[in-house]
Amino acid sequence: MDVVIEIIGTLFSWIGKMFYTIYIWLTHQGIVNKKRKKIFIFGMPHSSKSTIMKFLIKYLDLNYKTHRDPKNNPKGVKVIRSFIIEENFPLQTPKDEFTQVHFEYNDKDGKLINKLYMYEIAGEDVLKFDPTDKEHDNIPIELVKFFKESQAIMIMASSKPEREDEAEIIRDFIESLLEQNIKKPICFVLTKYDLIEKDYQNPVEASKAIYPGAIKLLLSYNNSEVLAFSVGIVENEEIIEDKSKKYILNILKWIEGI
Ligand SMILES: Nc1nc2c(ncn2[C@@H]2O[C@H](COP(=O)(O)OP(=O)(O)OP(=O)(O)O)[C@@H](O)[C@H]2O)c(=O)[nH]1
Ligand SMILES: [Mg+2]
Repeated sequence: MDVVIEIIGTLFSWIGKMFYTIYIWLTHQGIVNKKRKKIFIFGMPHSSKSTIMKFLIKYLDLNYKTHRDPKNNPKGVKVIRSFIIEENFPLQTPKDEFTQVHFEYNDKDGKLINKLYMYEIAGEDVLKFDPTDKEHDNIPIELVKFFKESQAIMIMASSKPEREDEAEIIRDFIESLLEQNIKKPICFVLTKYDLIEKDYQNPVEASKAIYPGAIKLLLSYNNSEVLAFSVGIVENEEIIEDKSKKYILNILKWIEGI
């Protein structure tokens, strides 16, 4: 009898895994949940991950009818609320606190345009996805699941890297993605562009100079994009003039195309 139960259990677990794999495949093909966009964000500490999310949410909140889902996602709503309220840069994201932020934006008739899913996550935790990290195999299950289910990947890379190995870590992360043959769109965002803008013709040229290995790999992969982001003019950690809109619009355009 026990053997029969065990066989049935195994069978159901296989069927479950099979349906899950099919579901993930259909999602990646855009056949189901075309308007549900899960985006996995990779970026070193202080690479502007939270800042971009904040400016994206603020832009959508101002220009569309949005839903934040307080019933199912109170933690995410709290993050969104703080993004909206804060006048300046968001607070540094605490380690080991991963908050899934999801929000819908709709047209003026209330018709869904997209529902975005992202993680507000500290760079220290993102770094666990670096295959050479010693904690690599201890990545929380929910994050691994989110990574697998994500349709696209955004890589935030600072124009002024703080650590000398940042460019190499990002390069190796991209190589590990290509090695896994993930086939997902990858968007490389050169952040804090205001700090170097005067020295380069455009973000691609700047990215090639600061992240040569990463960009070489991305240019050999046809589903990639290189964009820039800046909040605008910053003085003493304060945003003096918000010039983020044109960068957010480019990011949004990429998101809508994935
Ligand atoms: N000049 C300039 N500074 C920026 C910009 N965006 C972010 N910063 C600075 O970079 C700091 C870090 O930005 P965050 O958005 O918190 O970076 P993060 O990637 O979320 O960092 P962790 O949560 O610690 O991983 C901010 O506090 C600002 O001082 C920008 O567009 N221009
Ligand atoms: Mg952060």
